[in-house]
Amino acid sequence: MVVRSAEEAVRVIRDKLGDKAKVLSVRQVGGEGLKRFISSPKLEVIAQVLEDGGAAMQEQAPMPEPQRVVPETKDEKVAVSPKQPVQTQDVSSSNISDENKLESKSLSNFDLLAKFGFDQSLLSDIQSWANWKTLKDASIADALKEITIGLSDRFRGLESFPVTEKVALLGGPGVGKTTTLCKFLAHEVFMNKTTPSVLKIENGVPNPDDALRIFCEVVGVTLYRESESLPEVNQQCPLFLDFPGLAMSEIEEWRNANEVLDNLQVETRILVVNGAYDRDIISKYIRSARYLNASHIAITHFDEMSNSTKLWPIIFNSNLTPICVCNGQNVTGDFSTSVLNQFISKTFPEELYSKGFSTYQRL
Ligand SMILES: Nc1nc2c(ncn2[C@@H]2O[C@H](COP(=O)(O)OP(=O)(O)OP(=O)(O)O)[C@@H](O)[C@H]2O)c(=O)[nH]1
Ligand SMILES: [Mg+2]
Repeated sequence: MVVRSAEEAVRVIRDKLGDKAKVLSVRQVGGEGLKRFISSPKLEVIAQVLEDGGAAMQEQAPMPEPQRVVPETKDEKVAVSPKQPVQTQDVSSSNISDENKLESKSLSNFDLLAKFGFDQSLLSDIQSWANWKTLKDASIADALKEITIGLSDRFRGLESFPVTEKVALLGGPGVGKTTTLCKFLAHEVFMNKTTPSVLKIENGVPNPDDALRIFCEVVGVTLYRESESLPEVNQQCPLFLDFPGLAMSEIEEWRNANEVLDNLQVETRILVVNGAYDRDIISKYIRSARYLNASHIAITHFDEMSNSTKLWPIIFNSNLTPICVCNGQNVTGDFSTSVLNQFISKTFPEELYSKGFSTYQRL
């Protein structure tokens, strides 16, 4: 069903489907960013009717089970089959002439990966792996499999900070902090059925909130502007803090934010970065974020990235727990906490998988 507010969704679900209905997914219709809410907020709600025995009648394709937003650094399982679906990349066979394709047959695995747009810094890292000597002469299928396993193991080895009930979204101007916050809110309200609140911080920097205010109204969340008036915060009533953009080199701004976060006892401090930005810029933001003791990292604009290879070394060296990946402007969708799977699915271009697959066929 398509509704205009969370309240309407709850009413319609109760009237039409009864008390046993469970919300499976909520999607913003239109998908044109947060500002869309100012003109015409509409939500597409997919609900499931649970029968008495617990069996489910579902009209739509099966959806993933709702779950609390926690970083999945430890438990994710990643398929390493060469048949794994991957997104189409910029640097793909469409950019490579047939002549080059033929020529690439005689290239080493290293050259082949570089040719297909693999990030140089990640390639250098991989060359320092203990098994690189065997990898470099292995079939491309085996190389892809081993690289996938190597990256996944390293990812799972990252420190995993817990997510607490007070969560702040921080980062440079315009990187997608408020949009990411709204994605968390929608997840909390519809999937986890909690009652979150939002605190908007200005801290001397203007932080306009039209779109955020309207989104909060739509999902039935209270937006506070003063920390003095906040309600009690606990697991069932989490608090999300929306900060203005912090300038990359204005360390004082990051220090001030740290003070605000300390005073409000906020432990989960998510640095939001635009994944499509240049590697050096992202790294600078990560360095600045040390001044406010960031604990997690969220990647936005993943949809605009041709491949994710540059992000691996950045994440491995960041000391931050990857918490989510945002794949678009849709504030009630385009959001995933399966960061490892998202990274893997954008690591190898499809052509390399098919190349790997054809070497299997030859065996
Ligand atoms: N393509 C794409 N656009 C996004 C994504 N996340 C946010 N945006 C868009 O990026 C723009 C900025 O998003 P905001 O959430 O307002 O960014 P912000 O960091 O809160 O900005 P300031 O508060 O002004 O510092 C908006 O047009 C969003 O719709 C994403 O994952 N992909
Ligand atoms: Mg904002």
